[in-house]
Amino acid sequence: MNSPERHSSDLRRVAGSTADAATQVVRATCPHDCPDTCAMLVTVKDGVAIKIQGAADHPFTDGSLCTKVSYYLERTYAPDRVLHPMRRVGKKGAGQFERITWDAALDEIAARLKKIAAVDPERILPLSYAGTMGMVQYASMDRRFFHQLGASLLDRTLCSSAGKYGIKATLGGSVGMDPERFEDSRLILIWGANPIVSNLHLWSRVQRAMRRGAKVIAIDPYRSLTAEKCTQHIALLPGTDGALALGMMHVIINEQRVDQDYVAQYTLGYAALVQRVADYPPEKVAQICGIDAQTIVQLARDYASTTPAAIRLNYGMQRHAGGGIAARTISCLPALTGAWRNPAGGIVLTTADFYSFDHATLERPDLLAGRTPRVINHAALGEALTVADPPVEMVIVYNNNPLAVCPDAAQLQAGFQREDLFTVVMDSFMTDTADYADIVLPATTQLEHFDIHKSYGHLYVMANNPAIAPVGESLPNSEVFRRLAARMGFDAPCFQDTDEDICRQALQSNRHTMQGIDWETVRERGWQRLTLPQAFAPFAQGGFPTPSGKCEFQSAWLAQQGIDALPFFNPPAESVDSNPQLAKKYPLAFLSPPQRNFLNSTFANLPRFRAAAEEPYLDLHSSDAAVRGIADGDAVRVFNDRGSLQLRARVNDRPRPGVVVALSVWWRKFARDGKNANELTSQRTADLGGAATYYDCLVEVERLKISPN
Ligand SMILES: Nc1nc2c(c(=O)[nH]1)N[C@H]1C(S)=C(S)[C@@H](COP(=O)(O)OP(=O)(O)OC[C@H]3O[C@@H](n4cnc5c(=O)[nH]c(N)nc54)[C@H](O)[C@@H]3O)O[C@H]1N2
Ligand SMILES: Nc1nc2c(c(=O)[nH]1)N[C@H]1C(S)=C(S)[C@@H](COP(=O)(O)OP(=O)(O)OC[C@H]3O[C@@H](n4cnc5c(=O)[nH]c(N)nc54)[C@H](O)[C@@H]3O)O[C@H]1N2
Ligand SMILES: [Mo]
Repeated sequence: MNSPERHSSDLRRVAGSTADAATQVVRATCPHDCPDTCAMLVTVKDGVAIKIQGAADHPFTDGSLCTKVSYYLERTYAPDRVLHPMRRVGKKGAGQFERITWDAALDEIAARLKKIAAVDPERILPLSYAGTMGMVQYASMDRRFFHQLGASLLDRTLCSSAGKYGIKATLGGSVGMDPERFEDSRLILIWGANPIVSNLHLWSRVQRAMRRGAKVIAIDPYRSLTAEKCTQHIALLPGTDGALALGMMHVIINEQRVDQDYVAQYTLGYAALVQRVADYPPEKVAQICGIDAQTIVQLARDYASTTPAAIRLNYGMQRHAGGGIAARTISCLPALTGAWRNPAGGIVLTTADFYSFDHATLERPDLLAGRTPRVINHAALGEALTVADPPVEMVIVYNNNPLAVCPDAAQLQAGFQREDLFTVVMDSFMTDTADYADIVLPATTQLEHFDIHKSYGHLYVMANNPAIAPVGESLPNSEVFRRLAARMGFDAPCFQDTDEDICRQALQSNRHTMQGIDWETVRERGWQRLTLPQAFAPFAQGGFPTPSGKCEFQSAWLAQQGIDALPFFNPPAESVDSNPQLAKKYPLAFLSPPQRNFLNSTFANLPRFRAAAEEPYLDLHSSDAAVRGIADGDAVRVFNDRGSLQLRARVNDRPRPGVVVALSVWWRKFARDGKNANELTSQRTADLGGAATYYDCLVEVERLKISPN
């Protein structure tokens, strides 16, 4: 199927599709923050993109795109795109702007930067996240610029850092089974993941496995679109996954279902683990997780007795105070049972560390030249913008919509409202954040610039060729920072690199997985697989990238950080069990995971997707609705000490009792009360990686007496 010969002849056909001289098919890559990182074909006629489709020759994309990206042309050609630079003329937040030239905009920005940097460059803060994940537009020229400047460093913790460091403690890095192999698994645990919404191309593999008789079990407090399609759904209490894994290990060890040979050869700390899990018998774990002891016993037996057994761990389960240790604990399971022996067994959270891009050359941290600027945590941005000392006086926002996506909106808004904060926003749309900008700069979309991507959900290097000229006066992020560098007098040669130079630099690597991959080839073909076998079991013979080379049940790295070296249950910060005082006022756990029509807050302004999403809802269990006198369709107020927002109730028993769910991330300005879920979420960070804890959040809900419409 995927032999190199078949591959290249296919591509020649695509590249040579010149039946109509004015029509061209361009190889592109979906830029979004999603594990699938799809290969796309963009058809261009007379300089206009007229069609977009998934590349049929890419093994993971397999010819299909998700609903959102199938309509990416509507995003690129949206009538409300920002087409030229603008300066604010109204009050912050009012969204009133006047058109200015690029020169005027960049001169003003450079003058501000120079003035602030002369006092203290740490008063300047880059604010970027993962609006695009390509190296050129996400993490290269921009990072060089801020390193040279000596600006505050941003710790990008909104999404994945708890799980990333949890997995690192046990497995040694962001590695795991090849997601393509899920189709051969016999038992699949979909753990804190919702692939039908957030990882569609993995779901097609899971479906193939199911058709061949595999059992698929969702572990999720919410009956998501995925959970309802699984063979079994275990609806545990939020933030209790670590306890569930400890209970499973207790059963596996007690019932002698351990792969003793694998454990002896390829793991560290088994004897200590045996002692530890003795503290977590199924009855106790059942209490913690709010499920039956028998469910835990059966899950452990199914897991240990089915080969191959795969775990799709994903980010939903780690957005909690104990999320890092929970991910670490769960990732002990496949070594205990020897599931790693099979290519279709093991666990995967992210595949990012199979790649080896040259980030030092891309980002040039050496330009700091010995300076050690303060680090600001993205998950506590509200605090940074209001109480940091010295104050943040200027932010440059790109690939990020912080006012919609960062936690604790009230404090964020207070920060962005400060008259003494100068805010630059680079985006293609007037987001909630752009409304607070002093200067807005128009950004290209993926059809308008070069890029090179890795994926965190497959094993291919991906190229993005520009399909069309920039729309309006928009510019790629890389070009904006290049022009700003020139104005600032930054004369290091790296500020002259072209976008394609950056793509080439990304691939400079001696690591075996990167052998034979070069920009010219990947640009032409659209993608190249990392140099790894088609069906491989990465840890069948150990070889974990941990300090010991083994799967570390016991982690000296955690101990050095003052954290228990063994797996343990680290409870949520806000739950009925862990904080009964708070739960008296706010008894319901509030989850705000992504919905299928939006990509975080991207696409949430486009009419097609807003219509599909209808309006911001709160899903409730009928028992929680009944005691509050709430009926399906009622307007409700959801609140805690941090804030409140209005939503439309859907009484549908999708959440387990005690849990309410508001699918997200809506733009505030399109909501009836100008608010979204992050009105309620906290800036508290998780046990590892300084990560945001969006789903660790207690609230109360009441029926709104006067229906707002
Ligand atoms: N359509 C769409 N796709 C997306 C995105 C999007 O916004 N829209 N976002 C992208 C991004 S940036 C990311 S990080 C991923 C996110 O996608 P996933 O990694 O799948 O994570 P979430 O959707 O946040 O949560 C997945 C499930 O975890 C459940 N969950 C919440 N708390 C817990 C818990 O304590 N334990 C367990 N077991 N489950 C819990 C939620 O109810 C949810 O159904 O998706 C990517 N793909
Ligand atoms: N309540 C709640 N909040 C959440 C989450 C949740 O589940 N619930 N999920 C969290 C997660 S997992 C994540 S990853 C974050 C995501 O947070 P963000 O990374 O901020 O994601 P988006 O909201 O999609 O905003 C990205 C912005 O980048 C812009 N953009 C895209 N490409 C480019 C480009 O090339 N140049 C420039 N200049 N701009 C570009 C888009 O137009 C968009 O406005 O949100 C987090 N926030
Ligand atoms: Mo994310």
